[in-house]
Amino acid sequence: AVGTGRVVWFTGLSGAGKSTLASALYDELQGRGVKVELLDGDAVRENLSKGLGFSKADRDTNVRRIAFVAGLLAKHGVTVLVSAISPYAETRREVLAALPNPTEVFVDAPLEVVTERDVKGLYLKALAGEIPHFTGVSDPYEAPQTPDLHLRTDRITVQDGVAQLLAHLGVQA
Ligand code: GGZ
Repeated sequence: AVGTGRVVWFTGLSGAGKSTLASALYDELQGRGVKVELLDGDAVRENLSKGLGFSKADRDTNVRRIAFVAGLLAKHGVTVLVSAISPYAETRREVLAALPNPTEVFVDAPLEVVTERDVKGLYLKALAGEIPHFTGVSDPYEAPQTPDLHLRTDRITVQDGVAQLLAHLGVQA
């Protein structure tokens, strides 16, 4: 039978905190006995989407593959947490509309902030022109206009973000 599966889709710039929030939420849900799985863009690109690049076509393919797997898992009652830049609004809209109980979470930190953080040194390289098609620098990011949840990660802690997520999902904090 179709269970209580759902998909929580984290979108935002590289370094905005998508994976951090998704992974923290994963731990909280797992601790409550929720069947939960994490599909992280970074890991997906090493496996399911190995060989794909960062053109619009490749990003859309990546996002559609992730959504396909998320849908299979959700059908079996799993809460699926997706963390992927997923920069194109129309593609997000399309895949989310086909998923059960979708929640779009905009993980938002201004470009200045993620550039300053530059956890992996990618922005420095991108700004130097060493990474073509880098989201936010030399490639588009179409922010959600009406996300289900908007988390400004430069203003709240990871703990606050997770609390807001749990509240939004109707899970006891
Ligand atoms: C954006 C890039 C790029 C370019 C490599 N643009 O923060 P990260 O490092 O660990 O995660 C980013 C990841 C982006 O993969 P996604 O699957 O999330 O992207 S998409 O949804 O658009 O398909 C970043 C790294 O790969 N990375 N080159 N050019 N991010």
